[in-house]
Amino acid sequence: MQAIKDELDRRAIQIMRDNDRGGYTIPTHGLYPYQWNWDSAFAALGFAAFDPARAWRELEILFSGQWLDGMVPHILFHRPDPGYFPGPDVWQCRGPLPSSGITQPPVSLSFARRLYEANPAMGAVPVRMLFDPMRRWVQWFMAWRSHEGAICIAHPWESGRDNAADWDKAMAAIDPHDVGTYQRRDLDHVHAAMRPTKDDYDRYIWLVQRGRRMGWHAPSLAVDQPFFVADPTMTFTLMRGVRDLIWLGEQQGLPTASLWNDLQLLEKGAETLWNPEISAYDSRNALDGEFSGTLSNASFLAWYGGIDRPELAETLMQVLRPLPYGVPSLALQDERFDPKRYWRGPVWGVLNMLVGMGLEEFGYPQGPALRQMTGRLIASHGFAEYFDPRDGAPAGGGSFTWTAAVWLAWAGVGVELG
Ligand code: 2M8
Repeated sequence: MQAIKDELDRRAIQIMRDNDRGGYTIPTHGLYPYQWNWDSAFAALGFAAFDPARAWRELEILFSGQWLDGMVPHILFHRPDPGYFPGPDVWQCRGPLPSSGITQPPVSLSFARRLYEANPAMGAVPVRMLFDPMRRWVQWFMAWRSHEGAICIAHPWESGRDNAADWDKAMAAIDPHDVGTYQRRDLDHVHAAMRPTKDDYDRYIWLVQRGRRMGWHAPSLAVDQPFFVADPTMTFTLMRGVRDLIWLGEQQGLPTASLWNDLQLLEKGAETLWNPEISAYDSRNALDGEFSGTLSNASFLAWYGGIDRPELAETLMQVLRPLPYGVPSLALQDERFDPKRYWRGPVWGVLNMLVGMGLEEFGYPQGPALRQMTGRLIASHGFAEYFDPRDGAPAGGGSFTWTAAVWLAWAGVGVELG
């Protein structure tokens, strides 16, 4: 068994090294050739298992793309690559590096704490350097993405769960008739049945065009938002991030007062996302107050955010019962469930890890169980972008950084194979 585990560790490290572009890591060759925000945070955790200095470098480079207003972009386009659309020419942003104009879940705040805890002596300097940029990113979220304390997305790509059923109704309100023609590149790499539809893409690009017209100026973008949905992913990852940033600040004697206020507001906001009809946390359209009625893997991030809710554990058990490999991005019972199309059914190592970590911290047996399921999934089906939740069949891109990182940082630690 140990030999199998060693071989998987070796392969995971090799994937991380192959996707390393010198200080930052791409998610996978071909499909995603740039630095993505939350992918990089997971990459940092993966590197921490074998090269802690390189782990901090990943986060430093991520924050070198931070905008003056505090936002940390969801993609940094370090070097041009015609294989991805929409690239820097479409976004036309004016940050310190070519970038997209939207953000992604701030898991990097929490992963910085994990890096620090593993090696406080090495972490002191980077924490002192990153603390203020991280605090400014939190302030940006609270200023431009908060609705009654819950954190919203202004583009489906911000959530990281890009194509989730959660956004269907809110997206239907956008009329993209004037979007014009464009050439998608994702379909050169992955089968169309696994990717978003043209209807979705028209709206994604339409929202990018709106941002570009407004010069990505946050106050202008906030007026008459066409899409603004409160998201459990954003709300719980920021809540956890703020807690961990407070902890880091206290370790290093840095100012944390404003973060305590943010945390209080986020805790109130999270409760506005509890949907009694599905007995779980749900996304909610901030423009009309409607819940989306979607049981996704983000519905179970509350523990990761620091909130225990026993009824949620019952809902989780029902969702997990028919499935061998963890929390699907959409419950099997949902009529929109699609096992291969990304974020509409498949299982992701990264979401299993966040949900599992939270459950482990609160002492639920489902936490270690999720870790084992994820370990066995990766051991038997490889380091794919995501997996069919019914049989584990790999899907999307291959040799994926965050799946390798999840193995090294969590799923492969203590896994029982065989
Ligand atoms: C996917 O998103 C990108 C756009 O950001 C895409 O489909 O082109 C999502 O799974 C997202 O969460 C992830 O960060 C990104 C890179 O892995 O791919």
